[in-house]
Amino acid sequence: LLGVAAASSRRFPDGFKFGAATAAYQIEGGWNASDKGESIWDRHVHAHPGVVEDRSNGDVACDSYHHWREDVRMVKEMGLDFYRFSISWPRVLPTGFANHISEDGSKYYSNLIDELLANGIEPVVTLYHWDLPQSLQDLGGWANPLIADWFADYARVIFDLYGDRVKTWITINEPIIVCDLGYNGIFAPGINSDNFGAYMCSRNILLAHARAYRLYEKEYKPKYHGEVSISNHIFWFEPATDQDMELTELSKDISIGRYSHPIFSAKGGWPPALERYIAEKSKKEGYSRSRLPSFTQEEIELIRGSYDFYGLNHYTTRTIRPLAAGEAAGVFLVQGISELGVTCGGRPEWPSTASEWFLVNPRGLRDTMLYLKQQYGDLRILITENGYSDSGAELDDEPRARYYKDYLEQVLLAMEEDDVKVIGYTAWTLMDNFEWTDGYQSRFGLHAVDFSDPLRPRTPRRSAHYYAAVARTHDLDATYKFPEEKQEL
Ligand code: PNW
Repeated sequence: LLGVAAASSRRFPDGFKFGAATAAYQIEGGWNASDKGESIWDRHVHAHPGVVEDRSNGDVACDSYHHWREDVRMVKEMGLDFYRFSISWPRVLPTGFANHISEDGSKYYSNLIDELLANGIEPVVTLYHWDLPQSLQDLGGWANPLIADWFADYARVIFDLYGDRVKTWITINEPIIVCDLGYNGIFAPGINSDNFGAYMCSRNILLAHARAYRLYEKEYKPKYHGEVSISNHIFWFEPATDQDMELTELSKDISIGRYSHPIFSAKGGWPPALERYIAEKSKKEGYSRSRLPSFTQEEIELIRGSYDFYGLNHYTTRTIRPLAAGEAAGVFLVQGISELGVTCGGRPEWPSTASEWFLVNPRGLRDTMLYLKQQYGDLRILITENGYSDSGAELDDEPRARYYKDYLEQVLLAMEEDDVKVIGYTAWTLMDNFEWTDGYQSRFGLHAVDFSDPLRPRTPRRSAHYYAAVARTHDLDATYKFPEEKQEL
């Protein structure tokens, strides 16, 4: 325990909520069921099977399109307070536009929500977890400023359908991954535009988020009293050496601040240092204007304050150092920072996982939340994702259970020592699923899924038993049974 602080109280307060998360494309399957429209992930994996490591796709995945009752049962059996899932935009709106609402698509989510509520589980619903209608991509997708209108229209349909029953909404999951991986060639739509498209996307996606937020605030909040925010993915960054402090701060501006400062800061707009940096760099590159498009004052005001809490997805910490001559920044690690001529490393004491980008450093979660508090004030934080990847071979996944315990301890420390207001915690993920370009090679599930069986049976791992015990007792040191003997972590 050298140098590692232990939380003095090992209990989460009474009102603290525990949940688990999934996303539509990663679990549902039913990619062309009924009148569902094609999404950019359907197109990406069908047209370019080689982008996925094991050449798999989400056509069937966990087949939650048929097995959603089992999903609810798993959440119930763990005793969780909420289930975070996402809605597939093209399943509800097959044309992408709000001119036609799919009856089967809208019924699917209505049934799921009803089943959750009947079991005393709160639905936490993400509007967009990366499966844009292909029809809208054909018109430019997130690079087209009109997407803010299309997203607001979609949000209205969803708020009308489910607003009476859903009280917590996430507009966009991880805009940095949507824009920076989507527009640098890796994730759908697989467009490589050298830090040009990514910034058009950044701007438009922030406006889309804000439009949905304002719509809810004005027309739905008065009657439904729900809350709305966005989930940001945060890599925590540390300087590799003392010489790398300045680059590390700029790296935080480009990867954290770009999607947080416009919404959560008192001033709004892009982080000033970032705006200056990209404007100067664009000029040197011969562009007549900054590649990072500016906001009007009116847009700054629309976006500023468009939140009811901070939605935080966090997994890992990386070190920042300058690129060596001729070295390329690892593409999964870019998170916008390739622009700065830097790349990510790690430290020997941070264990690796099954995901290339992911090293384990529990303390990073506490540091991240303290940083958010220092930058943006005393926000209420809902941790909307945190979890661990392995090869999936073991039901006795001790390292995953350990990961949850160590990261949850840092949540307690943040609350007790730094007085950070954390309102809840979400495990990623309820069950093994389609892990994007890793396919089924890396697994994050509390439950194992047998993808060779057409019924896709789900089995709890040790980590599920541990997490369920914590959720039930609010005690970090909760004991639990696995598989039939009493064990302690
Ligand atoms: C998040 N990276 O994705 C997503 O919200 C989930 O859909 C996903 O399954 C989970 O984290 C685990 O990966 C990420 O390359 C995808 O840095 C890629 C990266 C980070 C997060």
